[in-house]
Amino acid sequence: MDIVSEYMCDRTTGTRHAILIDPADQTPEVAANRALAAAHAGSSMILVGGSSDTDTENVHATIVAIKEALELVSWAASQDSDAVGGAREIPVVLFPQGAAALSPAADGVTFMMLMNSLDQRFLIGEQVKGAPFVKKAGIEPVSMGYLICEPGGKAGQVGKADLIGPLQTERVAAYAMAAQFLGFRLFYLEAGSGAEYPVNPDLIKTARESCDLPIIVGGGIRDSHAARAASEAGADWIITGNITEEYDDASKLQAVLTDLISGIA
Ligand code: 1GP
Repeated sequence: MDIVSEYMCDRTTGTRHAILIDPADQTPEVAANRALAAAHAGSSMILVGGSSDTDTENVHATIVAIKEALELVSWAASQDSDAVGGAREIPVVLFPQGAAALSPAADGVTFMMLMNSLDQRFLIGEQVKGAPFVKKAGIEPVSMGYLICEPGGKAGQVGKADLIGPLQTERVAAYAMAAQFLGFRLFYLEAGSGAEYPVNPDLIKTARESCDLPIIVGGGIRDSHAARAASEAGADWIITGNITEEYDDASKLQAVLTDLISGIA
């Protein structure tokens, strides 16, 4: 059963929010507390990945800690009919930069092609390396076309991406069409983690008009205005990474994410 695919590709829910946790940036315990805060704020998924020098053991420990914490809250909420938040099943999905950053504990993995990379490694090399592990561990792969737009950040540099400029709507349209024709289930527009500015909403709108795939948007989204702009342009998922990792205090993080999610149309 394609449980994670069905969940991620459900376009009837309106725009949803997910956080991105980089295991290299915090201990598994801190990651679990941040995931809990996000769940209480109304996030719908936890992505784990993102670092260029990820340690597999750390990825695994982080996923196990997040899943345990979410399950506990989910169980507690199921015992209390008045409880709100955290009661839903929130998948923990790998968002790997390569074949080294995988864990059998994940609910799924975005199995992606960096479509505008100039390096064979990110077009098909890492995927071929990682496929046997994904198969053996029984992690559900969700195929995804991944496109890096300016400014692109570290992901753009490491991935050797031929970046999409903010006005290059025709290029985005063609990539979105190609992603659908290749059979991908998802299409991700990335500005790069910590980007000074997010993906131009015109690019999101063009992608929305050019394919039927759920569109994920991330990079440089730091407040409810940016979240709303992406959502109104047609994003199905909004991903925030950096902002999630800026707060050590869980209740403060929950408040910040609640405000950001409130902007989503
Ligand atoms: C990175 O798009 C995500 O893949 C998140 O970016 O860290 O800027 O929120 P930020």
